[in-house]
Amino acid sequence: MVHDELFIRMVQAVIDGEKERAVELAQEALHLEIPPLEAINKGYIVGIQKVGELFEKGDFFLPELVMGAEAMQAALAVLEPELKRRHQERERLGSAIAGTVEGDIHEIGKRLVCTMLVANGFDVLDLGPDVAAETFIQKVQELKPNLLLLSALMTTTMPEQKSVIEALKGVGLRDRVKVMVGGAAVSPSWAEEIGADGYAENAIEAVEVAKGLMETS
Ligand code: B12
Repeated sequence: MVHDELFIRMVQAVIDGEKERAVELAQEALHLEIPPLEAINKGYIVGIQKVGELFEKGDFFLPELVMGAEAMQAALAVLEPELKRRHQERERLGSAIAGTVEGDIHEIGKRLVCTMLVANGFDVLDLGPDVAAETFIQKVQELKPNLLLLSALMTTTMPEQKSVIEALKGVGLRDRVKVMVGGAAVSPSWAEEIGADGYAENAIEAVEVAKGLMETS
């Protein structure tokens, strides 16, 4: 009950774009020993989704979107170390390179996926947002990871996921790495259409899919 009230305040802090309040609430959650993933899922993600809806309806403009995202990122920065600590498994499961595709600067969800993979035993290199296909190719060539994770949040940038897969084929690397795709607009049918090896709707599922792909590689 007390926790529910805290989650509601987290949602509101993101909607209001109140960075400091979002951070304080994250600290309070840790103090109350609320699992960090529960705080993220029931509080901050609900908040940022509401911000997205308000933006779509035209009730919020870009500054409010940015402030909401900043509040969320600040809270995640508080929760991520504890998230990693709690889930830490000793066994090393594999390696991954991740990034948001070119032209797309959304990175909150991708970061969360990376954090959960690291927490579950993967070595992850996060190339950040707005990553060109050539950069992905170069890093795959150089580091030979087991997995390549491509995030895209916009319908306009989803085709870039396909471009990266095509570029991998072009340089003969497609069979050397398993490609996972995700992001709010991405669907299992899109993943299949572009020839990705895996899709996940959220960070928890991403870990399961990644583990499954390691078994088949
Ligand atoms: C926060 C946000 C921003 C922030 C991003 C800050 C940052 N550093 O990331 C800022 C303010 C910068 C921003 C900018 C813009 N945004 Co914006 N943004 C959002 C918002 C509200 C939330 C995204 C988010 O962080 N969600 C929370 C995370 C946890 O969820 P997630 O990203 O979906 O990730 C989860 C899953 O998808 C999955 N996942 C994600 N990636 C991957 C990858 C793999 C491999 C796997 C397996 C899984 C996976 O796991 C994650 C964790 O559970 C969305 C609305 C929405 N509901 O998605 C709009 C939204 C994505 N934005 C939108 C738009 C239009 C823009 C702008 C063009 C606005 C503008 N006019 O300038 C710019 C884009 C500029 C650019 N070139 O990229 C639209 C896109 C519309 C479309 N369908 O194409 C949306 C949908 C809003 C809307 N409803 O209109 N945005």
